[in-house]
Amino acid sequence: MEPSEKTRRDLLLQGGRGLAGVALLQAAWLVQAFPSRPGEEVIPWLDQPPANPSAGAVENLPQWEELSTWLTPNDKFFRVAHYNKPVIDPAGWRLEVGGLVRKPMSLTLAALKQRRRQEVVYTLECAGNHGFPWFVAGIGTARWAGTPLAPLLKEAGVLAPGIEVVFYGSDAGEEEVRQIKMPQNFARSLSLADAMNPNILLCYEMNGEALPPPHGAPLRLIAPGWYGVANVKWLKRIELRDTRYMGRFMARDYVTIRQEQQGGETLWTESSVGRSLLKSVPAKVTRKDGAHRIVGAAWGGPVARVEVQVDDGTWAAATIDRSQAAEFAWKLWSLEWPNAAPGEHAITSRAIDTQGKVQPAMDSPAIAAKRTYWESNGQVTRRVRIA
Ligand SMILES: Nc1nc2c(c(=O)[nH]1)N[C@H]1C(S)=C(S)[C@@H](COP(=O)(O)O)O[C@H]1N2
Ligand SMILES: [Mo]
Repeated sequence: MEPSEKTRRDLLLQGGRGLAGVALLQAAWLVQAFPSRPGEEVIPWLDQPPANPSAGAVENLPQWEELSTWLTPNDKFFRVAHYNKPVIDPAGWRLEVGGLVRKPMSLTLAALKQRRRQEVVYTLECAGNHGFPWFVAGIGTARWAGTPLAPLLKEAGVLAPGIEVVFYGSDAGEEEVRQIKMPQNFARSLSLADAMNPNILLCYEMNGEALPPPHGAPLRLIAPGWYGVANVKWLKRIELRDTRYMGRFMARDYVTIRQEQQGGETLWTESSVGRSLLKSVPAKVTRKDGAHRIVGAAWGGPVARVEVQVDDGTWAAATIDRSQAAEFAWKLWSLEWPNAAPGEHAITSRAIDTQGKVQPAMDSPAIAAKRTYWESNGQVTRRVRIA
């Protein structure tokens, strides 16, 4: 349970006065989160990313300096669309559940909304984030709401040979493999075991609003703990199959190629992008009354600690903001930076998980072995000038 949920429940127990408190508390989440102090000044990074040349596939990238809330407002949330961007009339839309199921289903949005509602605060990061100089803020955190997938699959009755759950979007393009041209919808799959995870949602709501069309309305998959690509938008069909799915976004794109050294031999590996990796970034440097503070975010696993290095100094422990906590959401952190010397500085952060695993340095073998840009979870260094 989130600590904030407990607070909310306590307030509810206090009756009418509590309800006013709930409204205040929810407003406070949006206003005060991502530690910021009244009257502080944000010092812009010197290494501003170049403009995004990706011609519409990635849109609406925010700047890290603007982030001032734990939950990313919908209009500040980045968007990725590899094909077209359908705007779907929910009235005629259905979610089909078919393939290896005892009872194929065709569900209206109203029918899905009548099912059990479940929420999750989840940080969604594109696996390509930090893969290009312009792509450094392809991440956001929202309170997603919908109905859990597992009970629906149970109701449809997965037949014994079914091992793979494929999620098809309504957007489509033409793909060519071995000179075979074929129209394809955007699609990704999960193994049946992964799809039955109770956290996975068929989502129709984002931060308390109807899911906006660019984010997949009327329905998208929300797969907490996975990279962005798993979260299929504009869902139209869920298909149970008896073989692994090998479509473009599972087996050709979003495939990480590594050149690993194994006992004196080079082993080339190709693996499909899957679960999020441990990561953190310095988001901004602020100044108030002459005192500096470094603020950032950490995610991609059970983050236990975050450390920050200024120039070649020793790693200092940042303070994690525990006032907003959710298993699949980023953690915000800050570090006071007293006596910041005038001039240019390099600021690096690293996250450490509950098992003691450390976010790798950019020049570590794990990152150096990677020959593709996806899953770029190396430590991020930003540059700032102190006046
Ligand atoms: N149907 C469909 N779903 C999709 C995509 C897409 O192109 N089509 N892009 C994926 C990728 S690569 C990412 S990173 C996330 C981005 O989600 P957002 O646009 O809501 O931020 O959506 C995923 N779901
Ligand atoms: Mo992505």
